[in-house]
Amino acid sequence: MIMERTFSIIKPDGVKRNLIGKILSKMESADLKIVSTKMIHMSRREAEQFYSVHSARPFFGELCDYMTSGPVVVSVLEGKNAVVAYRELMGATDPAKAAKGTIRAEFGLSIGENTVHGSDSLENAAIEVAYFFSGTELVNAAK
Ligand code: DAT
Ligand code: MG
Repeated sequence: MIMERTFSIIKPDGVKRNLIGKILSKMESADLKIVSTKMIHMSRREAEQFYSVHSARPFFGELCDYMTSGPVVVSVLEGKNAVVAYRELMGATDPAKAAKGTIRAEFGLSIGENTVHGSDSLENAAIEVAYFFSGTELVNAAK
């Protein structure tokens, strides 16, 4: 069994609409352990750096405005094939195209306000976890 860690954000639209509990519950129901979680309000600089891979895209400014528009809940999830498992639970980027039962199909408002972020690879998961969490904030969920 390949145990992995991935990184999640409940975006401002999810926090504003009181969906934190429902979304964390879906993660747990999908056998993902919440290794750490906290609420933060990203600075513009943090959002720009976090999404720097998209800096040349036309929606970059809008994306950073949105991600800094209110608090978000960042979490580290651990489980079997956690990166892919959480991407599957989230659904496609555009909620209109997301499979039934996924978080984005159920809660997403638009391609921009799509309620959750999840790492797209194990390598990026490690970078994203380290960006928002210190080692002492991460317990060993397997124990
Ligand atoms: P994902 O979040 O599914 O990994 P992504 O990495 O391609 O998707 O894009 C990051 C975020 O940028 C996405 O969650 C919402 C926003 N975004 C992507 N494509 C967009 C578009 N065409 N218009 C507006 N926002 C977009
Ligand atoms: Mg992405």
